[in-house]
Formats: sequence, C-alpha cells, structure tokens
Amino acid sequence: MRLSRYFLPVLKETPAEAQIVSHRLMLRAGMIKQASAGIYSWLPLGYRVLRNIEQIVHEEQVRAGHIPMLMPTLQSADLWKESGRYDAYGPEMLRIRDRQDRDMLYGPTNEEMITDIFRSHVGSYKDLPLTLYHIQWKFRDEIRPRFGVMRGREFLMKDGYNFDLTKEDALHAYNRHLVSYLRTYERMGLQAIPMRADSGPIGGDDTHEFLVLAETGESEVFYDSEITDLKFGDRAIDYDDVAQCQAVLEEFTSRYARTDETHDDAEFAKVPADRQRTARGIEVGQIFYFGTKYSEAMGATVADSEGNKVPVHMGSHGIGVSRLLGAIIEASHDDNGIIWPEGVTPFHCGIVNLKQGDEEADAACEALYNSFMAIGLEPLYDDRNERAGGKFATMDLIGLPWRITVGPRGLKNGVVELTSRRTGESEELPPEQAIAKVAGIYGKATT
Ligand code: P5A
Repeated sequence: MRLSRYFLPVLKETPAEAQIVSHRLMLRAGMIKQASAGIYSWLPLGYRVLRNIEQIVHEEQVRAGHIPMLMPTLQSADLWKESGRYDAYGPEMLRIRDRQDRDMLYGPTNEEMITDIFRSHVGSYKDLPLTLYHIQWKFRDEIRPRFGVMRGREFLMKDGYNFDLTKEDALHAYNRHLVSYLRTYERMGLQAIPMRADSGPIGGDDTHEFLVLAETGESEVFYDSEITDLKFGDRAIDYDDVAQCQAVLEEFTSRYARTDETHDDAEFAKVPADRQRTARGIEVGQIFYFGTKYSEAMGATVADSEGNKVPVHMGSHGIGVSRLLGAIIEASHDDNGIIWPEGVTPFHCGIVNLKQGDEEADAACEALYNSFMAIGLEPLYDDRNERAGGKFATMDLIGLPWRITVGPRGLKNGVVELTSRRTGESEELPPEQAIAKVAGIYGKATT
C-alpha cells in the first residue's frame, strides 16, 4: 500500500476522552472512530489488524478440529424464554421489537441459538463429538462502556460450543480449548494466563478466564509468579489425544492463579511468599463447561448406544477478538506509539523515502516495494512529499515492526537502513539483504 493513496487519519493531538494508552493510540493512529458510546467504526488500519487476529483465531480453531459457521446477530426472544435467560440476563441485553411486534434481541452470546440448531439436526451419539464456532458481533449494553474497544457495547467475539455424549468427553473438549487458546494468544505475541474464575450468567462450575497482565486491566488477579515462566512454544499437539491435552492443562493450571471472584486467601498463603503476586489483568477469553444446563432446558438430546435419549453435555468458549487489539497494544507500546508483534501487524514493514522526487530514491523504493509484494509481504510505503521527521513519527505511531529507510546518501554506498521498531536498532544493508532479512522474519523465502 502506498501511503499517499491510503486512508490513515492520524491525529496530532491526544484525544481527551481516552483514559488508557491503547485507546489513545488506536485513536491517534487512525484505527477506530467512535460511532456512539461503546460502538466503533473500524478504519482501514484497525480493520487490517482485526482481520489478522480473526485469521489466527480461525486457524487455531480449525487446527483443534472445530468447525466454523456463522449465526446472525439478531435473535428471536423465544429461544431465550425457553432457556430462562430472557428475564435473567437483565438490562445488558438489547431488546428490540420488529414490525410484527415480535420480541427480538441483539445477541450477547449464542448458547440458545446453537442448542436450537443442534436439536434440529443431531439425534445420535454417533454424530458426536461436535464443536461449532463462529466469529460474530455481539452486543452487551454495558453500564460503563470504556477504554475504547476494551469494553465496548458492540464487540467481536469468537464463540464456540461443544456437544458431547458424556461429561468426560465434554471435559476433553474443555481441555482442548484451553490448549488451543494458549497457542492462539502466543501467536499474537501475548502471554495470557488461564485463571480460575466465576461463570456469571453463562453458568456451570468449571471455568477459566485468560488474562493478559496489564496495569490498566479491569480485573484484579492473584498468582504464583512461576506461571509467567511457562511458554507453550511450538510444541506439537494431537488435539484428539485426551492424555496430552490433560497434561498441558495441568501444567498451565496447577499453580495458583485466580481472579478476585474466586480468590482464596488461605490457598494463596500456601504459595511461597516470594512468589505471591497481585496484579491487574485484561480478560481476553473464557471457557466454560456447564453440562446439561441448556440441553435439558431446550430438549437437546441424542440417542446413546442403547437407544436411550440423553441430554448432551456442553460447554462454550469465547475469545474477545476486538478487545485483543487493546490488550496487545497495552502489552506492546512505548512513548512513540504502538509496537505490533509480527503475528498481527497491519503491514509487514514500512518503507520511508527520505527524498521523494529524487529519481534514484524513488526507483529504489519502488523496487523494494515490488520485491516484497512478489514474495507475499505487504509493505506500507510512505511516498508522501513530507519531511523525514514527520514520516518517522507516523511509522513509530502506527507501530510496524520493521522500517526500511531509503535516501540518496545511503544509495550512493549501495545501502538502505533497516530499523527494528521494538529495539530501535538500525543496520545498513544492501537492499536485497534487507529484503532477505525481513522475509526470513516472516518465514518467507526469497529466490
Ligand atoms: C463463551 C462464548 C461468553 O459469552 N458464551 C459464548 C461465553 N463468555 S464471556 O466471557 O462473557 O465473553 C467472552 C469474551 O468476550 C470478551 N468480551 C468483551 N469484549 C469487549 N467488550 C465487551 N463488553 C466484552 N464482554 C466480553 C472478553 O474477552 C470475554 O472473555
């Protein structure tokens, strides 16, 4: 993308309404614009990151054997009356009446709708196990929407639902989700710690929240510091392997880690004093096992091997896709702006032309641009007729992890400058070596 033709409405001033750094930076970098309280338009740069995050979530869900689909945002109240949650959900639910006077709602979650789909089409234990998911907008009329996309009213969630014959099978689904979430967050450059939590309006006793530690987090958390040494890494996982998934779950959940909802002073006191930590965290996901709560209420049964009709065991699992943008920025920024992890960056690198209009500099930038595009990497080329300082400030603000600076002086010596946004370190390299280095970082081959 050439910046002269892009839509990147960066703000010079710090917006007064934004209380936390991620919100400020998303506004300043021209990623989002508030439409009304807790509801945002995703401007092109923000939209690219949102799509990248979604893509990682999809890939890791499919890897775990889960099946993508799409349900609507608007739901009929009838299903919610069946489960009993129409009244129980309270004022957070946005209720709508259509022209036929039918009660509708903008879905805050989809347990009822998926259970209805299941009961309409599945009748035998032979069709199990089954996990379906979608990535869809939700609406919760939060009392205090704040911090930008972090606590929105309209927000994007990946929500998945498992259907199993037995509690044991459903607990494997729970473990499988926990493992796949660890991988998902790590690919976004985040450490998200599974913590014992409270199930709230979703229900059930087994639940973990995934928290990214950050001073601006809304949850107070208590944990054993050993937990932050754990890395999932690139270990090979067979998601059908019950014992392997169980072992990973135990590895990541055996140490003390709880949100304030489930915190227990006596248990916490058993953690060696030098390892006790109290901090704040951003909840980027939550997984639940709630057994037959919805299947019993809504008659979602299957015939077991003896022909008896039994309610299915279920759980649901959510990732806050739009909230993740805020969480990643909270975890990765400096005074000059955002620092995107390579896994989610909106453009793979930036190209800054120090002297637009200089024949050689222009040609070198074009050549770099085309070489990157040819190997499947997309740079953002700042081809505007602006001062170098302004170009650097924009690049730093929008946080592309790598920047290539091209100017007549370097070109005389056959080099360009490659700069890491994270470390600020620069090196001078011939253009083809700079391309090869960036390509290598993204796992692309140059031929
Ligand atoms: C699990 C999937 C559920 O709704 N039903 C379907 C279950 N869980 S949850 O914990 O309530 O939400 C899942 C994740 O969505 C994000 N989230 C939000 N993001 C932005 N703004 C909000 N107002 C908001 N509310 C929830 C969180 O990341 C949460 O973990």
